[in-house]
Amino acid sequence: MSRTLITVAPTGAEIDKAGCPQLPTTLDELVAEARACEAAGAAMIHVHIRDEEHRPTLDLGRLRETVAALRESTALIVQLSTGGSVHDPLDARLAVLEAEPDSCSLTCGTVNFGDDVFSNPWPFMAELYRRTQFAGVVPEFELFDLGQVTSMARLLDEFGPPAGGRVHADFVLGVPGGLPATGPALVAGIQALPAGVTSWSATGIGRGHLPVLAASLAMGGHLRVGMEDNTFYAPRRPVTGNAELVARAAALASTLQRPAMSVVEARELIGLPA
Ligand code: KMH
Ligand code: ZN
Repeated sequence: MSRTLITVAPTGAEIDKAGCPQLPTTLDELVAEARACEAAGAAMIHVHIRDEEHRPTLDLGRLRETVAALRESTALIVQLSTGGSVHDPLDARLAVLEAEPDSCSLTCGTVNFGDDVFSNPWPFMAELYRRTQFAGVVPEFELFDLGQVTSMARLLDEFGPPAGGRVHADFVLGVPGGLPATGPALVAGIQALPAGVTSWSATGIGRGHLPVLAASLAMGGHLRVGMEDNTFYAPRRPVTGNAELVARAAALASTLQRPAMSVVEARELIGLPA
């Protein structure tokens, strides 16, 4: 029976704490949420942090403190976002690796992001990828659009395999400007993946959350859930927190006979040492 990696993305950079008080933005909230999500079936956490005013930040001291706190309180694989917010400079995004996470996100190209642009020019991607190889950080290739699959393949072709030797990609579907959060879009993405990919997950933004989750499970993929991507449990019913999204994903995965994998299994899946 092939098991399912569940990654939780609890915070993100886009949701406003004022409009969503249950969003975990302080370190204490993040750690409590991480523990609850681990108990509910998550094996990896995709982390964005906030400052004292709940605004997105890439402050290195805070990132280091966050990595240490998550490692102390959970066994979760700690993946730091190198995407940050659309306003973060590229050098600050590269510096995220200095916080020594297990894994980091690596978005494979520039994409319109609503009214903004999420900038990921080739030289930046290449430099970030080289740094992950040098630092032994396992990248998760984030794919918002089909052309990004091509750029991911180019990274692998030009620079060789990632740290750990496995290749894990994650489709983020439903950002206005990227692929829509639908089953057919996910199929198109999977069909475009280069041969070296060893695992992939998917997440759907907003109302695309459940369709993408179901499509991914049905096609042998893994899952990302969390308030970075979706703050509603059902129409007009906001989530109470991230753990209920993880719990529902774990229950659906079990129903489809693809139960949530342990952290030990997840580490092996993405190429981290035991
Ligand atoms: N916040 C988005 C602009 C990532 O974490 O690597 C980028 C993002 C992707 O969330
Ligand atoms: Zn993110």
